[in-house]
Amino acid sequence: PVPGVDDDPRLELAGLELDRRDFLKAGAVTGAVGATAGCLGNPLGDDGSNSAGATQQSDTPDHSVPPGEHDQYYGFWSGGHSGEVRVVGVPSMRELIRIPVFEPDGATGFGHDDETSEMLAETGDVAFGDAHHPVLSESGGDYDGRYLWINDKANGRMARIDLTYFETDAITDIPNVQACHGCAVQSPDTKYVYGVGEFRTPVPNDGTNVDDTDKHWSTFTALDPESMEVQWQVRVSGNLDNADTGKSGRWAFATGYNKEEALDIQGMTHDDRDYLKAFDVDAIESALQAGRYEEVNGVKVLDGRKESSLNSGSNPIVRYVPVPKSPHGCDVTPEGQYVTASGKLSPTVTIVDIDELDSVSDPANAVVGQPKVGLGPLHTTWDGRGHGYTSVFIDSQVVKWDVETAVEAEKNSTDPVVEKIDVHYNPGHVQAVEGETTDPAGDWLVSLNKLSKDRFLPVGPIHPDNDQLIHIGDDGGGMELVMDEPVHPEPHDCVFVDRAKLDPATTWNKEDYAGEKPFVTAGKSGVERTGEESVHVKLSSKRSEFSESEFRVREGDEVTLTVTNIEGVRDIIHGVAIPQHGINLAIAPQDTRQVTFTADDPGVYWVYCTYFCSALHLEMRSRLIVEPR
Ligand code: CUK
Ligand code: CUA
Repeated sequence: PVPGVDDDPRLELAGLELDRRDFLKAGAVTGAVGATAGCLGNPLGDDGSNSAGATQQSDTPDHSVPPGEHDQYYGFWSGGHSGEVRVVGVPSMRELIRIPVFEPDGATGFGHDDETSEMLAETGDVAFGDAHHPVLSESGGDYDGRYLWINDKANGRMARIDLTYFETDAITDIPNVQACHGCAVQSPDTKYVYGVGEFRTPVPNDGTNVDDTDKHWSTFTALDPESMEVQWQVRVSGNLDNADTGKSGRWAFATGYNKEEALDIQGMTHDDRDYLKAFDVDAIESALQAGRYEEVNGVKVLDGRKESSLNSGSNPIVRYVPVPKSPHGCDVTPEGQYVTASGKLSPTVTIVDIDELDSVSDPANAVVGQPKVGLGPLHTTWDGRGHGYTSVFIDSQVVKWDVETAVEAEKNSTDPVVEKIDVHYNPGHVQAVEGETTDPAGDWLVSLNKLSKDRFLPVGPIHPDNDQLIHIGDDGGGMELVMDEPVHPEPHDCVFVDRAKLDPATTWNKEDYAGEKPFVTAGKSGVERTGEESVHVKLSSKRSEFSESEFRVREGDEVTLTVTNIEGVRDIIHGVAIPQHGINLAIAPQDTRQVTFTADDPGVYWVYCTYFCSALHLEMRSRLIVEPR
């Protein structure tokens, strides 16, 4: 048991020992729970009751999108330990496509051709990734539709998706970081992309200092958005968690837990405070220029604990703002005045006035509000009309509160909570449409619920998550739940962008090819022997044939196979599969893909197209003939 947590009678209120029905009755008194209510993140009872299910009203706002029409917004969902990003149309919630990022994917051929398989191999060669936080590139505080970045918590990586082609085009394996969790871009213009190193490890982690935990760090990393190279790192005490940035370009923020720097949960939850860390980018750049860094594994690492407000330096690079225990969500209000830390173990959201960080010597004075929202607050989003919406994990609610009232409440004790809506069940992130920009759209919100329990047909013991679409566009009418959407485990977060801000390609432009690849036309295809044991095979594809009906290689040859899809019209994709060789390419119109393999086994292998491209798709074939040596 965790002292002060597992033996806390208030745990019952947190639903850990009650079923949901009892818990809802108990919920009426949650307002009486003090600021240190114990509420570890365990699910509620499992009776599966939805007796409190929000009922849909008759004037439900229409979220349906008729056949043939388009959604207003693109939503980009992280796929958690599926290692991917999913693109969802909002408000219909139709899943449009999946973009593989950290794991190979048969459907798109990602991780099967030379470039993408090398990208995965060179950045860890691990079987999976854990993608939590998708963030979009910005210009002038608004989405510019160029890139999306996402973290890999499992392997300390950051990846970039090119939003012209909706494809992962870069992955960086971040030195000195084991678990890259939070992810943010420097607003208003994407000068840096931040990856937040969560786990504390020795730096470098090479077998030295395994027991000397004073030499373990968590590390905040800034990457260049274009080159994806690490620009600098700041190591700090405690564990880091989630991140967001201010709107003026100067500040980046990260919540942090385990100020105790303990190695187990008892120790990690011992004190009653943790820190929100405010990284002063201007001060960091000055410190770099002044040479106050150490180079570790090729990266300039600054000491954010030494140069922090804890040590009363005159120009600290990190301000440590004390907040209640184990804060999780870190969210900046649209106009950029406040940053909030949602307090997992406290029923409150802590509001920090960003301007006050500049003027105060004690960062604690920058705390200007602490609205009480319910048990287990995790993440907060914004509607652009002065409201925050916080997901409350234990209470299974999304709670709408008024930001200015919450700040005023410090003086006059008005309740800033406007409305609560039940969700099903146990929400992680909440996101309102364009809630991370300076100008949120304020019409829809999605609650990404971790548990679905009884909401769908039972499908065995691993349930889908449940994303719930909530209409928030009418402050008078209140929040309204309009649909449940089962989702494959496990999205954490999502981000929305109006469709007018993206301009995806319909065919490839060969100027944009990564690497050196020939554009193969029918007249230039064929087999070219490049060495005693190597050949280069070039093919082009169009409906419904490959340019060569067969290609011969010799046993043991290293075969480089280059295939161009010469179609000029959109949506005509051709695949290339070779049985018993693990070869699987998917080639969009005007694209070229290349794969290298060894032809070890003499024989005849039918090469076929995997995408159903025409009435004669089944006849679209070639033959790989491997002649014995
Ligand atoms: S974390 Cu998952 S629910 Cu990785 Cu943003 Cu809070
Ligand atoms: Cu080309 Cu099927």
